[in-house]
Amino acid sequence: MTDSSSAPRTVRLADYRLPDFLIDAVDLHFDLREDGATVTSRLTMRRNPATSDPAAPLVLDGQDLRLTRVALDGEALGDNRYTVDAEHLTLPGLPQSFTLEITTEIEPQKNTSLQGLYTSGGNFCTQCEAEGFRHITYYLDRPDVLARYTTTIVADKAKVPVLLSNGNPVGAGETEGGRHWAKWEDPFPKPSYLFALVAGDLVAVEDSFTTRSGRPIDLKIFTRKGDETKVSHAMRSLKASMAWDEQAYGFEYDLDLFMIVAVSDFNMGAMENKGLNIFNTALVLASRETATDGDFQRVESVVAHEYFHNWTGNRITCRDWFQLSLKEGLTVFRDQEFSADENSRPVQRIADVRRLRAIQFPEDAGPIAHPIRPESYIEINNFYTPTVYEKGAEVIRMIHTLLGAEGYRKGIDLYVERHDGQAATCENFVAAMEDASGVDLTLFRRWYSQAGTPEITAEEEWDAAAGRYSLTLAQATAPTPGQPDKQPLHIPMALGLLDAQGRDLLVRLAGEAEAKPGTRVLSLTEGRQRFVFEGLAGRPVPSLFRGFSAPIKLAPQPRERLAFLFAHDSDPFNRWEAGQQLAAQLLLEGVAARKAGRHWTLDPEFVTAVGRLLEDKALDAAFVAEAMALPGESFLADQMAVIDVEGIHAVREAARLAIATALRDCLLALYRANDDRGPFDVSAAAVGRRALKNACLAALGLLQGDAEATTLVLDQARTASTMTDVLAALTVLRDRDIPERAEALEAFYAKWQDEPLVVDKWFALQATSALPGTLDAIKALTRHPAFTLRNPNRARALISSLAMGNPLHFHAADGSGYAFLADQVLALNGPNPQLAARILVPLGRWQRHEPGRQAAMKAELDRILAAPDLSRDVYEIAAKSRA
Ligand code: B3K
Ligand code: ZN
Repeated sequence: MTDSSSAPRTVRLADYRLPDFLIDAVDLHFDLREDGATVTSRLTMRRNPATSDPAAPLVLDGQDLRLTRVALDGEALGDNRYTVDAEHLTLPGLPQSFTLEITTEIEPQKNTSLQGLYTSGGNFCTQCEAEGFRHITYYLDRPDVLARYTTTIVADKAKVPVLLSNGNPVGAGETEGGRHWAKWEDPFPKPSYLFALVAGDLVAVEDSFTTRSGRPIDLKIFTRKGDETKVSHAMRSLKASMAWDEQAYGFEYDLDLFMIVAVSDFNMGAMENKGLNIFNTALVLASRETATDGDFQRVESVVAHEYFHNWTGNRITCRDWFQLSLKEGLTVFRDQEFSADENSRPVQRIADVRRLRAIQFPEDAGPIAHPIRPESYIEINNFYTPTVYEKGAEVIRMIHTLLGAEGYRKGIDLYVERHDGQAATCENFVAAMEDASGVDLTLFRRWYSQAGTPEITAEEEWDAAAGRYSLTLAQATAPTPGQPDKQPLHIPMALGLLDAQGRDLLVRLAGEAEAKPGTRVLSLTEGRQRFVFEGLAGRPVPSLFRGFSAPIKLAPQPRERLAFLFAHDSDPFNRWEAGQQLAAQLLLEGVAARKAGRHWTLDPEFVTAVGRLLEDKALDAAFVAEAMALPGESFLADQMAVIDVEGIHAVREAARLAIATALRDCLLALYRANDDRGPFDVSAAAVGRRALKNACLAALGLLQGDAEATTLVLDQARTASTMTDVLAALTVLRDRDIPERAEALEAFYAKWQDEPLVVDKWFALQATSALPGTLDAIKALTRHPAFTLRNPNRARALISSLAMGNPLHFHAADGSGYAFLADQVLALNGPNPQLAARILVPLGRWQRHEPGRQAAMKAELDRILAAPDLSRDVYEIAAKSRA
């Protein structure tokens, strides 16, 4: 540990206390130089009338700062008037209200942690969420202290021509020595985590948006010179987000200027600083040649997400960091709905659920499982998790389902009416939803405090004589760390009943006067609960949890039923889901057979069903691409008591090959029918056709002896005009041991070596290969001149692509993948603890591996824990993972 004398402190929700002091205004002055920066802050403060301790000392947060001056009401204080330790500046005996001036020296150029003020490619930028502001100056660095900010930035005019901060520009000028300054004022009180400063040599692309009340807003996207040609999609997405938020939520933008800055060294995706969003370049820049359709969609959703935070996060912020899901779960739900409206709703839902299952379900089943509102943490940066974000969004979606669109919107309006301008809690949100709609959410609140994924079983009874069908649902959640006993949750279950021809039946619950058409939402609130339906002419086929109406795992259903739903369900999500569940059952059977040394082949009826899907002209291309894809290796692993790494890979590949072999001609025809040669566009329809074409290519590419198929792949790799198509072809070649593989990879690098985001793809591609020798290739790539651990995108492209995207090689039986990951974690621990902790997570998922792998994973966790100077971030993940 950095502080080796004591164990790291655990912060608990139960210990929340109101701040003893409030800050009404902050006047910041930054003097930026090539060798460092001087930060002067003038705080207008007063004692908090609501606090319990009227004589409390002022304890400001601050880390890695060199304090040079403290003045109270204009008078410099001697060092007997305050104390400084590694994390605080403490001033006793202060009056009721006062101004405090603090000057600190910092070194942004040496800041490799990418939190606080740092430089990226010579430009200054900040990242203050969660607790970065304390690396800039001493402050009450907590989200419930809201202040008005004024920021003046001074720097060299030639080298640092652009000076930006939150709010509106209110002054600028030149000073001696070729320096200049700019002053910014943000009229909206905000917590320190939303502060931002950017200063550097940047160019802007400008546009504007007129709000529904007629106010013109200037929009600016800043990039490094040369990248300004790649922001049109981000700008279009921003304008679409602004319009959608007015229409769907009644939220209008509140400043006259909205800015986005693209930065290449960034620990996460983007940051919603008030009026000055800072983005990872990967989530702003997109052109047909350099970005895939997936990248375009991510740019759209993250631009929307950060913009949406202006209301859900900035105007109404979080009281403390345990409430993080208040803004993150809600904002993810909002961006998912925006994307669903902009693209294909069913395909968006499928993608969101795939993601939830791939990253959140394993977290909920692993050592750092926590509720969406955690109760304790050591390092808050470790809690920006799939649970807080993705499961948090599912919780909001369930509220939406239970209240209906109208009730939900009334709830949002009441939430804003009550809490605009405040730091609120999850409880405030739920109470507003409840009060506005009249729907009782007492039991529902358990979703906020209980971790783990509920497992649901369904039993049926059919009484033909009475025309009565009963469904008994039972729920159970396995224990998670610190929560041995689980309680029943309030689970919305969207249900459809189908007749033998696959048509939706009218549904009448026992006791209801009238049958209602379509999908019904039932509330499962008990451990075991029976629902009875009457007035049925024949035995219905149930379609359960339509649209994935709750983040649960449903017990395996009979195969004939899944096949029927795969062919007929009117709910597109459940149609896809039935295919996935059916495939999973078949593949897991194959894994078991292989293990027992028995021969296994993929059920030909399944292949026929996939063939029918491919020929169904009524279906959307994007949907077909999703539905023909077999469940991923990690999804399959998630269903096994003891994971068979090689078995899953071998059987899944065998099944893919069987489908490709049987449907070869159909795949080829579909490939050609969807091979658009017209002008490029990223409409849902065009993206869907490319997805289907490339799904066909991926299958055809498995037919090694098929000259026509191989030529198709090689031609696409050489001549395609979009990154989507080039990468699809290279992904096929990645797993084929032929001379053209190396040639194609070399040509790709030669062409794109000056485009960092494309070079990231080149690293990631090689890190996800299934070919033997992949780990050695990855190790060699760590010595490639373009590789650096210091750039998070580059580090993730190689390391996390292995640990999260290549189970076969990460989980190599000899433990080499684990040792490699641990080496990288230790190398990053000092320079960038946040990133180190993030890439470490997969090493903690040892619970369901066989004993040999378990031992190897634990040994690497032990090696990490034994290392000197472990950061809090890495310590917390390693220690909890080892327990
Ligand atoms: N709020 C930021 C995430 C900050 C992460 C700090 N470790 C981005 C977002 O969720 O929009
Ligand atoms: Zn967010």
